[in-house]
Amino acid sequence: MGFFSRIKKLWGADGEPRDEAISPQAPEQASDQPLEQTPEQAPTQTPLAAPTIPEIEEEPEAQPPHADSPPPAPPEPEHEAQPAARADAPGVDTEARKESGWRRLFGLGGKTEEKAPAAESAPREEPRPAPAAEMLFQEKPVARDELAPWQKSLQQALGEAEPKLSTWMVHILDGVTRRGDVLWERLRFLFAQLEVPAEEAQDFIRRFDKWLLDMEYDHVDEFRSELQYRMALALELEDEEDERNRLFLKLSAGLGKTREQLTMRIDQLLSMTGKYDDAFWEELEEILLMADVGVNATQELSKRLRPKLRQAAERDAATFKTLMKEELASVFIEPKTPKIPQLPEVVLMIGVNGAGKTTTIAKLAHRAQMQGRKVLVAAGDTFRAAAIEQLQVWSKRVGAGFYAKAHGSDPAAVAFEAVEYAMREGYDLVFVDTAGRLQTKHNLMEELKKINRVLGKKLEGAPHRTILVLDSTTGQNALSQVKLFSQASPVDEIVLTKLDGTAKGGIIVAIALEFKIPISFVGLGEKMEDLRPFSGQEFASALFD
Ligand SMILES: Nc1nc2c(ncn2[C@@H]2O[C@H](COP(=O)(O)OP(=O)(O)OP(=O)(O)O)[C@@H](O)[C@H]2O)c(=O)[nH]1
Ligand SMILES: [Mg+2]
Repeated sequence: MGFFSRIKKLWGADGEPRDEAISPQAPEQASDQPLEQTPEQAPTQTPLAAPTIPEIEEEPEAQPPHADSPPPAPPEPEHEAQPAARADAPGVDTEARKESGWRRLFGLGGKTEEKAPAAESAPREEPRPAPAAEMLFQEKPVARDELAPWQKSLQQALGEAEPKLSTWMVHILDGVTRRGDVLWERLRFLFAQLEVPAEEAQDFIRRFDKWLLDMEYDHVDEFRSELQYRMALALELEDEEDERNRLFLKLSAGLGKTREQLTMRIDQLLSMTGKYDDAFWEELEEILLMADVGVNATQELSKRLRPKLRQAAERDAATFKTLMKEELASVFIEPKTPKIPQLPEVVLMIGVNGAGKTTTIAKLAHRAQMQGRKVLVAAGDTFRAAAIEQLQVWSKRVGAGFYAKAHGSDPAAVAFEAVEYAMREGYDLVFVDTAGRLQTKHNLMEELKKINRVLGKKLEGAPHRTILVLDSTTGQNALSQVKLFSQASPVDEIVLTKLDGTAKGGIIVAIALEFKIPISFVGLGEKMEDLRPFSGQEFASALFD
């Protein structure tokens, strides 16, 4: 049973609440103040004990952790011993995933009827004294006539609403114009009705509030989309058709220029030509090349298309486009799920300068945090001035832990110690940022090899995933980057950034066809929600439908 049918059942078909419905009361915070200082906002001066790096032949130089600017952050206490992982956490036992947080609550992923009282959640740190807002969830259930009028009408509206997150957002945000108490009350009420454990609900609201303050978003139009993204992740609704449609629109908009370059020209060609002769294929190849599909991939695509077209019952433009779409979709392979014998999962981000590594780490960390994983980011770019600070700012914004050493330290030592720290502090996921490096610089590529070796010595199988970040606006140079980076550090996945605003989106096809490396995400803008899981099917549809 999905989330929406579960909630309808919870409320009864007529929208009546069951006995256990809880009535939260108005919160007491002033709307222009952050709800509560989060641990990640707290001063991060606690120095780390310098971890030792034993038993490795090529030991990175052991340095004291970076104690002055910026200091390494202590772990976030409220995340201690959180559930290990969530739906898209690779390599982690699926049963464990089903058990985690809200997923278990709503019975998603198989355990349909099971209810999860908050007390059964994974053990957490000693509860802190709860401020008034947190206490709301601990009140006794009340009958429906004790609900405030707005609560009754929201409950009724949601009970009768079409089961779509976007429709729900309309009701949740009804009457909300800006960040503040009205919004928090409505979210608290919703979460209480969904029997979300109080701590998780409060954490969600606190993080969101902090985010709005950091980003200086105030009006609902500025944050509606981010709120929906967070709800979709936290409630595991990303696969709901409605949310998929939203992602698709985003992808489709991002690919606008590529579509102009590729699809519109193919349309013109199809309307001008009556037959698929040599001139047609020549022109088609030219169009593919112009959209950066690349020589090899272009030839491969046309080689695959020709016989299919010959066998097709119809030979009209629509049939051609259907076949083209099928061929395009079929060149992409799914990312593998790495085996992770022991947490944390370690992800190494590599790529040339400015490709989007650090921003992508922030976006991925944001996703993972929203999905209930405890994330550490490690500042392995010790080379570029301000790189450490840049990552630290992002880690604070997304609420992830942060590990750094001094500017100029050996990046392998940072990686090694960060993993050691993450193991000790119970993190689920570590992202290791690295300095941008040209694929042609031998010594820098040797440095990557060393980071790999050292990580493997610290934790079996680490790095579990190496993600190569490519800027799609670089066009064909991306192919050389894939080739040379793969030689230094086997690449498991590719994230293609800046697909928004480029006409060179065809490079995705070239990469997938030539290297058979999965493309896991695409960057469609600079905002956190602008990183989207990649689907070949959707890519082809976005171009040709
Ligand atoms: N439009 C757009 N901009 C992006 C995207 N991803 C990253 N950027 C921007 O690209 C610029 C470089 O991003 P970084 O994350 O700093 O790149 P990096 O690879 O870490 O760069 P170095 O640390 O210098 O190697 C920033 O201004 C980002 O906001 C994307 O998908 N779309
Ligand atoms: Mg960077």
